[in-house]
Amino acid sequence: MSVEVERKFLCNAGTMKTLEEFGVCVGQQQFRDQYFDTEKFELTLRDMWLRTRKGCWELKCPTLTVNETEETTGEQSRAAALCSHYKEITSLPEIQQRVKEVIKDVCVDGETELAPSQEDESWHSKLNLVCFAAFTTERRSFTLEEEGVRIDLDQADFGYHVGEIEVLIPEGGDLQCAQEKIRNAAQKLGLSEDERVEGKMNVYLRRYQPEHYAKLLSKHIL
Ligand code: V4E
Repeated sequence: MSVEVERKFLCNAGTMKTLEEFGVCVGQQQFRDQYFDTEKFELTLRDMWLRTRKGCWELKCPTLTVNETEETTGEQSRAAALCSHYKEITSLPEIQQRVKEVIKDVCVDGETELAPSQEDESWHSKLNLVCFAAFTTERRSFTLEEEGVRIDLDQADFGYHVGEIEVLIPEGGDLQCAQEKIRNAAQKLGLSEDERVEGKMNVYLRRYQPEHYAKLLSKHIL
């Protein structure tokens, strides 16, 4: 299981020029994401993001990493504040187990039997999970080899463009080192030190699901 450490940014002509000069383009793809939650938003209110992408289930959830309590300089903590980090789970049995743990109360006697087969497409309906967001993304990906980061430039079909600098680390891996790599890459791209940029989901929910958005905002999830 890996942890994705990332910083979002807005890409302008200057950033693009630097990326074309120093980055290596590693591919281009299109995918459709569908995000699921209960009617009461029991997953997202815990900052858990369940989706299907290219026919596979994925769950992003918060993680505590070992060096979060380590001493940091002001500069390091400012850079860290611009980054987020989430555990990425792609094993369907594990996703089902975690989701069931959260929404036990909607299951009969605390137990809803799910078929062990990964082909059981109806498992999410049995847990009363419904799709609350769906959008298609065109993505171009680059690497900055010297900094050891990957950069994705996303264009969502609802008209929002956003970039992300990301580093994958193993669970319990060196978060500070990943944040440092992201900070170096951000400097190379000429990004401002104090700009926290919205992800696709923020913009999508604010536009199309304002009640859900307001709830997440009030609980400081977004
Ligand atoms: C974790 C999360 C959400 C799930 C989608 O995560 P995101 O990184 O935005 O997905 P995507 O498609 O851009 O990248 P990929 O998964 O392919 O690497 S939706 C909201 N969150 C929480 C969150 C947050 N609190 N702050 C920021 C800046 N981003 C996401």
